[in-house]
Amino acid sequence: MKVVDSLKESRFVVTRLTPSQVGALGVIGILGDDAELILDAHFDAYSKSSIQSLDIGSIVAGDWHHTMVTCPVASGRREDTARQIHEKPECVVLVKTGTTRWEIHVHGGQAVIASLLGTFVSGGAIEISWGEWFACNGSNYRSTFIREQLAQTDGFFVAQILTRQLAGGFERDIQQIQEVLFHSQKSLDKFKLAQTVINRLEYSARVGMRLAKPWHVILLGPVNAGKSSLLNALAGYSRSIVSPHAGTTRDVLETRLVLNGWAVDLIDTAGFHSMNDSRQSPKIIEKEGIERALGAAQSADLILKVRPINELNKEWFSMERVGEDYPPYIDVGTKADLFDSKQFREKSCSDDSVVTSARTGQGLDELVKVIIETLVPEVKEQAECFFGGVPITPEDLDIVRDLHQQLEIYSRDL
Ligand SMILES: Nc1nc2c(ncn2[C@@H]2O[C@H](COP(=O)(O)OP(=O)(O)OP(=O)(O)O)[C@@H](O)[C@H]2O)c(=O)[nH]1
Ligand SMILES: [Mg+2]
Repeated sequence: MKVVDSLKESRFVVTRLTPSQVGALGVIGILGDDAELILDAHFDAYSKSSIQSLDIGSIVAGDWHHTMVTCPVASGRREDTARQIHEKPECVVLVKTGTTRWEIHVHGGQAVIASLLGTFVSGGAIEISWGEWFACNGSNYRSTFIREQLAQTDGFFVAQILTRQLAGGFERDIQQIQEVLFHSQKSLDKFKLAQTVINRLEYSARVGMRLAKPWHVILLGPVNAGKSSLLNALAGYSRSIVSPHAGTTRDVLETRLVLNGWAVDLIDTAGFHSMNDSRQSPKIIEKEGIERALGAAQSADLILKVRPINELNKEWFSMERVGEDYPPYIDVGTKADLFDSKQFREKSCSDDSVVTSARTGQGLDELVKVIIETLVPEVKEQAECFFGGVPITPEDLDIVRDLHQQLEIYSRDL
């Protein structure tokens, strides 16, 4: 049933506004005329104020009296829950956010949130998703989309960009350009200002259009090069199996990391056997692993071409195997603790190679820096492009392109 229909029929809805995992805080939203009745029956304000006396914007702390509490069992389905009598009241904060709209803030335990939701549902409310909640509270598609993305994002850079969009950064930029375009008197200075804004919006769009998607960085290299060890060192825990046996990793293994504030999926792969070495020809299972590695590399944003530093010069693998249009790559030397890195670096094929040791941590910060600068050069070149509006949907980009065209027409008569 659509939200609007639910509202028409019951005039009473409830939702969980915080993620459905355990968190420090849980917030539920309630909308409807009947909310007051239930709040009256379960909530006692410490200030003794009655529910009816509260104005919009009031924030009151008090006790929430459960008549029952529901405890989710392993399956996580509310129907499968056991009921317990809960004697102790819960300390909650009640916020009146509209004439018939409320929020209850409580600690983030799952049982207490389930109990609160259950109380309202038993009182006739329909439980809806938080996306539906924002839609039925007059939030437009764009801000609902931003909130959805915010709930999913891992990196603080992306969270910062999205929060600025939620605060109207994009709309303000668009308005500024429109004011120039539709002002009766044309002005070169104003045109230049609008052009700066449109250039900034277009520049930030590449990153804005893929905010929700973490960057994919893949480790490719010969067997035993130290790919899995490098992944573990960057992740800070033992995610991938490491062993002295060549061919330990057989499959593609993805790990979500946050590197310098950006969400990155780092992908470990099966190692290649060196070219022209028939003694080392891979077994069928290893071949399959290598095919998977090449397949994953085609759609990656960045390849880390990993080799021990004493083999940086060795041509063990041609990038064309990934495809004609292969992604950018960084040469990464490993096991620097075993060799005289200076000597090998001088001989190395690329000045840009980053020398690392998973054992000592050498070069890891530098590697993270180079990875992020390659993935998001905008941050180094023009970080301020993310401080204001950023186009984050195809519709945003259409608006920006359209205004760009209009600005060009405007400039002809100047
Ligand atoms: N001294 C030293 N040894 C390392 C370093 N990195 C990896 N090794 C060792 O090199 C061997 C291979 O490491 P892995 O990380 O499993 O190498 P891999 O590239 O994932 O190997 P495959 O999965 O077989 O392709 C292991 O014995 C590691 O302990 C390093 O920085 N220093
Ligand atoms: Mg491995």
